[in-house]
Amino acid sequence: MKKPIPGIARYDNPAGGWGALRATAKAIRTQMDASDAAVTLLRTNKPAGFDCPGCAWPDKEHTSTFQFCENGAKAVTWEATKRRAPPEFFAAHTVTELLGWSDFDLENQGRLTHPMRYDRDSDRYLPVSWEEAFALAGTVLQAQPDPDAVEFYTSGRASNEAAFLYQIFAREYGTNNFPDCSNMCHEATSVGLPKSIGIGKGTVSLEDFDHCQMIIAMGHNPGTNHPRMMGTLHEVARRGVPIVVFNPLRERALERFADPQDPLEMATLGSTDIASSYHQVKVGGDAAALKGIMKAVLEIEAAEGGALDHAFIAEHTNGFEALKADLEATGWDAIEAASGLGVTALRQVAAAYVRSEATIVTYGMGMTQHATGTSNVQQMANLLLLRGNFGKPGAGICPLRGHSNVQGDRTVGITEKPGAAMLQRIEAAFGFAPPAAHGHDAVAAVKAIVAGSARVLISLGGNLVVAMPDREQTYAAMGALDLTVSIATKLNRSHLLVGREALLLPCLGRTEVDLQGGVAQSVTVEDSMSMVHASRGKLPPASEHLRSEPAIVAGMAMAALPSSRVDWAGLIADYDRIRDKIEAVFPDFADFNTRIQVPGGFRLPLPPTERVWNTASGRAEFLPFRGLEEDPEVSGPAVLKLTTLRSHDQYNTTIYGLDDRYRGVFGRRDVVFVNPADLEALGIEPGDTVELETVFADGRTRRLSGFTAVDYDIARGSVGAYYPEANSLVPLGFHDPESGTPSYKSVPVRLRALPAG
Ligand SMILES: Nc1nc2c(c(=O)[nH]1)N[C@H]1C(S)=C(S)[C@@H](COP(=O)(O)OP(=O)(O)OC[C@H]3O[C@@H](n4cnc5c(=O)[nH]c(N)nc54)[C@H](O)[C@@H]3O)O[C@H]1N2
Ligand SMILES: Nc1nc2c(c(=O)[nH]1)N[C@H]1C(S)=C(S)[C@@H](COP(=O)(O)OP(=O)(O)OC[C@H]3O[C@@H](n4cnc5c(=O)[nH]c(N)nc54)[C@H](O)[C@@H]3O)O[C@H]1N2
Ligand SMILES: [Mo]
Repeated sequence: MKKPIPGIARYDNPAGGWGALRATAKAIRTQMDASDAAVTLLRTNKPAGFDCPGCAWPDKEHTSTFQFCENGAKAVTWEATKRRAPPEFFAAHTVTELLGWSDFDLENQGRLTHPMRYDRDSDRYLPVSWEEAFALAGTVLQAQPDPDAVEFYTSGRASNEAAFLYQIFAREYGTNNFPDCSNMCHEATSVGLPKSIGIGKGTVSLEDFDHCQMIIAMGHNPGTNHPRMMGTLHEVARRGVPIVVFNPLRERALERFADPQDPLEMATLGSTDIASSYHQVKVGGDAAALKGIMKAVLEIEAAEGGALDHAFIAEHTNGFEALKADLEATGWDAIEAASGLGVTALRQVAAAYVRSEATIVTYGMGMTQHATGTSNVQQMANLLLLRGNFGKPGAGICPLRGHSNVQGDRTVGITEKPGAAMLQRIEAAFGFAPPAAHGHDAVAAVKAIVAGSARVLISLGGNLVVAMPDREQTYAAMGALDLTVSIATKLNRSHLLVGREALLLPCLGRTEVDLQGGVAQSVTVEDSMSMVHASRGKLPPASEHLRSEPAIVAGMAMAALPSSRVDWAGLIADYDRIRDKIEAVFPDFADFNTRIQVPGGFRLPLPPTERVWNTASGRAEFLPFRGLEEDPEVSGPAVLKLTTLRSHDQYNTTIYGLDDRYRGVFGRRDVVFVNPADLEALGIEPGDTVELETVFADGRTRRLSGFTAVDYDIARGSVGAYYPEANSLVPLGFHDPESGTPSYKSVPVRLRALPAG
């Protein structure tokens, strides 16, 4: 008999169901210590008014779905907790002491209540007035000889209004340094899709899911990360539509799901099978799998015809012959070896694909966070183009965005590579000439911090240093900065990595009433399907000292830019004025203030849905896969590919709790998931204490010790561990060369048993 491993137990139920309702109730009452107002709000199933900070999946009816969405409820109650981290908390603990706390304990102190300034003598954060805080930021920023020594980081929870003002501030200050969470997330989409189809966004709407005849779901875990998508997948599966899943791990929600909104399933303890077939592709093997499917589509075309949409290919695309030649030159042996999947299975997927007249490909971080991320994304577009799956109902590409407004932040100008048209319109709208030279993305910003050339880091939300690769190296470099400014709701490790001066500025969250001059303001966000809608907080602010993100950005800008051409005070007095400026800079927002009055908002234009291609050639492009030159040492038999994952109880670097229910992990996160055959080959027993070491030739040793090996249903040659704990194994220099996306999901590692201790 197998020896039991502490905290590891099989989870045999479907995802969702009563388990999800119980977990929701527990999260609201105990885990998050939610305020009474938040509980009342979650119980009313009325239009909630504010956009759920949980994920970027759109709402079908614009009513609150929190009651039934476990992780949406956690995201709301995390913000609407009763817990507080007031000045007394900071007086009781030095920054050095807090650095020794876990990420979980830091955020678990609750909401920040006062603006704070770091005091080096006492090694503590002390309260400061907003005016003094802005004056300090202004003085340090004005003293910088080079604006490009300042990094303006954005995390994707910021509203369109906050992000727009932030980029105007940075550009008037003189830099395009915009490291952004999307650089770690869907940058491969933002860079890859414009070259394929002319826009870096998804092309489907929620309605397309009512008409699709097939879904291919690659590298995403919706039961945890996009829970509202489960309702959609559940409906589609019940229509009998094939849902073909590619994922190295068996994720329970993609296998079986009981919809808490389905009274019959709840009453009978029934569930619905989600995946019609489940392909446990090797970590990093998806492009090979896609090439195999496309190769098999061409085989069907040669044998019986009808597999390709010839008219579409002729009228709308370029590069078909080159793609075909590349697929013919790639042998099945190579495809099987790289994907870990058999030719028969891939041919079956191709056969189903050619039967479908409307296919959607959905995907997440399992596709983008690789050194080949951009090219991976383009292979999904290639597959869709072969059968004209753009610009018709029920078809298209569907990247699952991360943060609830990460897509919107990019739309309103958070980009380190600004286009000429946007710069001209900024100049026309505001009367200053913004810089054109390209700035830093997240990898470049962290490299500049490590090299000492960056002098100031301003963060509009997020936890940059913890979220990025090679974090220990950055931890050490942060202290040399002249200033760190963190605009945040809760305390995290990045705030404790203080520069010579440090400010911690507490802001209102999405759920809270934002009053300016006594008038409640609304902000806007853009979801994964390019729908822009208003969001208005309902709850009283966590502290009377909080300011809104737009107000904090404006406060800093006024202090740093005494002769600014921007009417900062006027803009934040009425957010309609910010939206008028957004419209002036981005014509797609025409009639912005009128159109957000409509419940549900409006959709930004998506030319591929009209079969219009804004590429250089004016056509959609087939782009053959660009593989990596693999170092033979890295592909050797003892080297495994590590993928880093989110548990069911976390939001990125925010750890809500230590369980990962659907994967059968309870009360711990220090585990590595390994295929039983790989464990046997390495002479490791399930439950053994192990060490992971990265195989990467840059002279640095990266090791993580004391983890427990868990035998798991994961593809052979692939191992999994939790993010952010495993980030010390990811090399900063190991990223997609085209998009800069770190290769968080294919790190070559060696695994060895440590003596039990
Ligand atoms: N509750 C909750 N919601 C969230 C978040 C959260 O942390 N918690 N984060 C938000 C953010 S910012 C983002 S970006 C999204 C992330 O949402 P996801 O993209 O779902 O996030 P990950 O947990 O990183 O997992 C990706 C999935 O890819 C699989 N995978 C790993 N490697 C590979 C591979 O090589 N190939 C394939 N085909 N699959 C692979 C993993 O097994 C896992 O099922 O969710 C957003 N929503
Ligand atoms: N190994 C590995 N690393 C990864 C990933 C991975 O899959 N594997 N995923 C990557 C991805 S997809 C992403 S998006 C990044 C995430 O990187 P970030 O976006 O930088 O990180 P978060 O953990 O989402 O940020 C959490 C913090 O945001 C602040 N916050 C929360 N709400 C608000 C708000 O309303 N306003 C403000 N101002 N602050 C707020 C709180 O202080 C909280 O501590 O991590 C990346 N890192
Ligand atoms: Mo993300």
